[in-house]
Amino acid sequence: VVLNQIGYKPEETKTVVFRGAIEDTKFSVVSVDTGTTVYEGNISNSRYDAATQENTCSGDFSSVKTPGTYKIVTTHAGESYSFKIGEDVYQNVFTDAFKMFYMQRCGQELTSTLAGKWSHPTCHTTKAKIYGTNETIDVSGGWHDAGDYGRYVVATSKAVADLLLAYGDNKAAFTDQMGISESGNGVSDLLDEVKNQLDWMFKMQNQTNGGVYHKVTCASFPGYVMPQEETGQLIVCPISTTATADFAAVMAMGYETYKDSDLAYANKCLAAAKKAWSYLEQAPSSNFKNPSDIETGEYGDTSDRDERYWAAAQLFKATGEAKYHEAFKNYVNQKVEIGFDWGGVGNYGNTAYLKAASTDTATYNKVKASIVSQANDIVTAAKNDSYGVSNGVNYYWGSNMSTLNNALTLITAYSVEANADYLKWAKEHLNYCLGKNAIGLCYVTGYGATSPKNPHHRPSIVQKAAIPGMLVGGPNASLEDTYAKAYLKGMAPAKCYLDHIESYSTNEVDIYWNSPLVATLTRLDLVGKV
Ligand code: G3I
Ligand code: 9MR
Ligand code: ZN
Repeated sequence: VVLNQIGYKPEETKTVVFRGAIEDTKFSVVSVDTGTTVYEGNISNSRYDAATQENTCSGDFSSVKTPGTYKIVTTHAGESYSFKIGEDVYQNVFTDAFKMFYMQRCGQELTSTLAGKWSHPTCHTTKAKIYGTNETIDVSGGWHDAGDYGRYVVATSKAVADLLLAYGDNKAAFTDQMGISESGNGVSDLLDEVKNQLDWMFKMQNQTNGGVYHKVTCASFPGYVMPQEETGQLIVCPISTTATADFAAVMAMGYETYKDSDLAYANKCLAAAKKAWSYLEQAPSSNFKNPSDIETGEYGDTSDRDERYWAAAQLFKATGEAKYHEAFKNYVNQKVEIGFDWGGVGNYGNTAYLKAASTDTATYNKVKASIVSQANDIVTAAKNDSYGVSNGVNYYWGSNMSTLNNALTLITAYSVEANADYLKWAKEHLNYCLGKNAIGLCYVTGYGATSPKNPHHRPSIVQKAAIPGMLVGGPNASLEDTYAKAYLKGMAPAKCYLDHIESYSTNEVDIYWNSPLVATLTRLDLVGKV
């Protein structure tokens, strides 16, 4: 009996899924506080689900709105975990999901006051060697990507973009009291946290030509150690056009975000963005591949067209200049990869263009039509899925991100076409990540009745306790680590998940998996503005 384990706001749609064969035809909603049954509903909608290879039924209890703690009870099929109904049910998970970025900070001490048992001294501050040269540069700072301590421009860009779009839609959600080192300084903690990342990104730009280095890591992944114990030579990998274009896009967003509060900083962002664009104007595509002696995250790509598309859109939005508009329009007429993924970023470009001051209605309408048609496909897929998500049978590495990225597409579509279905199904995608799924797990550490205890996250492994508020990658049917191969063979796609520290292909955490979680919570107005 599965549902969103964290709970629901009073006015939301509330559905429960019953897995497997079921004799019951009715379910009850029981108040855990008083023991009384507050609602009885019908179990219906029997169906087979290819992603889970199970039969399911469902029930609706949206009419239960009184704040409190409840559980779903059946005569034969057992009962659900308890969950809450209330206005503030998402507040704590949101705060910790946001604080994850602070906990990933590199190059600075995390104090025990703020970081508890995961505190650590400064890490990764030695100068990094530029690959293939003897030159060393300072690239300290930024966020560790994931369960490893690499810092990757392409990966970071998705995370920053999600956070800035979230802030743009719902500033009130990000207070100055979210428990980071700048809290209480009179500035939104979101602006402080993202600035920390942009400051690192500046260092990744080659000051002579404007190109942006792809990543900085050691040659291979470390053992299970705290960050300050990874002391091998840091290596900066060569400039890539994907990193450079992502950088240009994100810096243009930075300009718009900071221009009201800190014009000097905003201008620095814009200058860096323009310089990166100048590099792109003369650089052929250089899709990054790991050199043979570097084993860390590759973040390669098959095309940089969507990254250039995004950069053009953001620079046009930030400046209104014709040259960026022309570049963007050129790409609109070609096939550009859609998505809010680290590798397929076209929808960030679409989002920017839809908000830009463009008088070119033909181009605007093309972009709008793309987003709306994607949203309609997502709704169709969600209606065909027992859990209301749109992955179909495709569960790849980081499937929880893909699920939430589709929620972001629906939210974006709603901003140009106010179809209430878009928001309703976006919320179901979030409900899935919070427990309404075939594993019966809330995929955010420390939240819900049952959640991952053993994420592939080095500080959590070393301290034998998972930092709360981290979204794990989730089911991955491609079985891409030894443990997944050993334990998940033959499993249904949506059930290829292991709560084991060694299962990095299903149970790692990542900044760009938490960022769509933060963005979905805020952009659906589940926290902050009410
Ligand atoms: O998109 C294809 C799909 O079309 C294909 O049919 C399917 C078949 O397996 O694969 C899909 O591609 C997958 C791709 O992610 C996109 O989802 C690949 O199998 C999969 O190997 C690839 O995984 C990436 C993984 O690194 C390995 O390269 C993840 O996206 C990416 O998030 C992950 O990133 C790592 C960094 O390298 C290191 N730091 C941690 C981070 C998170 O685990
Ligand atoms: O810890 C690494 C994780 O961050 C990566 O996502 C993953 C895939 O690139 O690799 C992990 O490192 C493993 C390595 O690839 C193989 N040996 C075991 C490592 C885990 O300790
Ligand atoms: Zn570090």
